[in-house]
Order: sequence, then C-alpha cells, then structure tokens
Amino acid sequence: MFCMILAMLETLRGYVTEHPYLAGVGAVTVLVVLHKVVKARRNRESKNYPPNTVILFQWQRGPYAPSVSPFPLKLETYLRMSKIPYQNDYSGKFSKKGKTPFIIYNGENIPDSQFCIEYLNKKLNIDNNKYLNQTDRAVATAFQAMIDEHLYWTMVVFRWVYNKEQEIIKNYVIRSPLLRIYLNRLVYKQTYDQGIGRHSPEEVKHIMLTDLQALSDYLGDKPFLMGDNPCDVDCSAFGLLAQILWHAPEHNNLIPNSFPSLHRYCLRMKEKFWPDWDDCITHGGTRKSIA
Ligand SMILES: N[C@@H](CCC(=O)N[C@@H](CS)C(=O)NCC(=O)O)C(=O)O
Repeated sequence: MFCMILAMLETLRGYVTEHPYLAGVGAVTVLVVLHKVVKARRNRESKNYPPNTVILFQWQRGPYAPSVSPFPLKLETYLRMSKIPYQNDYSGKFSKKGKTPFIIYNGENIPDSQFCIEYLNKKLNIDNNKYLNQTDRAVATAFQAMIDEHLYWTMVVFRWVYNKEQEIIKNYVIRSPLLRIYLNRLVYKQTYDQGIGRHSPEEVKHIMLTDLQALSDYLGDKPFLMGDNPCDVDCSAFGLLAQILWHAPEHNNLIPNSFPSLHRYCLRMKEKFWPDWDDCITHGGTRKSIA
C-alpha cells in the first residue's frame, strides 16, 4: 500500500514537472470544487435549523461555569433573559470575524455578542433596558464597553500570559501542548498590540481592581447593575465576572473576599438565569454537561 502511494506521488511529481500549466489548472479546479462542496454542506446544514430559533455557536461547556469565554456566557444569559428560543452548537466553529461566539437566526449569520444582542433586540422587538432613562442608558453603555473592551483584557493577560500553564487552559480549553504554545504566542501578541500586555503584572492587577471597584461601587445595594431589573449590561457583567470568580484560580477568592456585593450579584444572576447551572458545567471535567 505504502509503495503504491509512493509510486502514485512519483507519477504525479513527473506530471507536474512536465506539464506545470495543466497541473496548475487542475489544482485550481480541485480547490474550486472543494470550496463549492464545503459551501453546499454549510447551506444544507443551515437549512436543517429550526425556524425562529437562535443557533448559538460557542465552545464546549466549561468546568465551573457554562463557558470559559465571557462572550458566549454573556450572549446565552441574554437569550435566557429575553426568553428567546435557542439551541447551542458546541462544534467550536468561529465566526466570520474569526471569534467566538456567533449566531445563525433564520439563515442569517451574525458575529459578535454585542451585535447579536442588538440584532435580536431589533428583530424581535425586545427591550431589556426599557426601565432605563436616557442617563441610565448612557451609564449602561459605558459599563458595557468597560467590561467587554477593558476589564476583559486584564482577565486575558492573567489567563494566557502570566498563567500559561494554569489548569483552566491546560485541562479544559486546549489540551494539545503544541496548540497551547501557538495560542499563547497569538494571545500574547494580541495583548501586546492592544496595549495591556505592555504593562507589568502589578499594573494589570491595578487596572482589574479599579474596574471591579467601579462595578462594585455602582452596584451598591441594588440587586442588578442598573436597579431592580436586570438588563443587557448585566449579561456582559455576569459573563466576565463569572470568569474571574469561577475560572481564575490565580485570583484566589478575589471577588468573594474583596467585592462581596459583586459575589452576591453573581450568585443572584446565576440563580435567576441559570437554574440548570449544574447541568451546564462539567464539574471540573469530571462529567459531561447535559445541557
Ligand atoms: N467583541 C467580540 C469578542 C469575542 C472574543 O474576543 N472572543 C474570543 C474568546 S474570549 C475569541 O474568539 N478569541 C479568538 C481570537 O481572537 O483569535 C464579542 O463580543 O463577541
């Protein structure tokens, strides 16, 4: 069998050397056909999705919270808060923008958690922010940006740059050591380009604590960030705080000890929107999630 493959490769090599132009045309034809096959398969797949149901593409479930990534957890919490029918796809496919998560809804493909929320709010006439006045909406927008675009990066640096070998990445996110090395380099470059990666660990921790303090101070005694009712920004807050609380052993009880009101807030969000929490986590990798 091995000899046969070698002989075939040798014949192919001879053919390519003798007819480079024809070989090039052949290779392009094969690529075009492959592209069409993959596209057709994708279309066929999307046709099988139930109508009026959000298909949420995300990574597999996490060990101590439903996702190891804040953005799928944010989006899934929003879907639950808004009572939108949805199904998860844990295939780990990335969005057209090369990130997780994304959704498909009635054949439309939308990347980015925040754009998904805005798209669904508009499409389904949902307004979780209806109790907010204009000033509250401005504050909520600022907090959402702080959480998704600022506090997020401090979590990334601790997880991927300072604690490369920590258990969350090694045991649950990426098991292959080679892939881990590749991703560590990739994320290191992302954090350096973003700017946060140029600070010292003490400075990054300072930035994280400043943002957590702002969240904690603003939350005060309220049950949810903007008042008595949960709204869209709570999904961002919960998605990220859950990572620091349940998926960051290096922060060693930081939230329960230093920010007890944020801790109670996380437990409140969990209880309200994730009554099936235990079915949605792998319990430290000891069992499969069932939802
Ligand atoms: N703005 C995006 C951010 C999504 C994002 O950064 N996802 C990360 C995982 S936490 C990712 O896919 N990273 C892969 C990469 O950057 O290559 C959103 O809200 O969905």
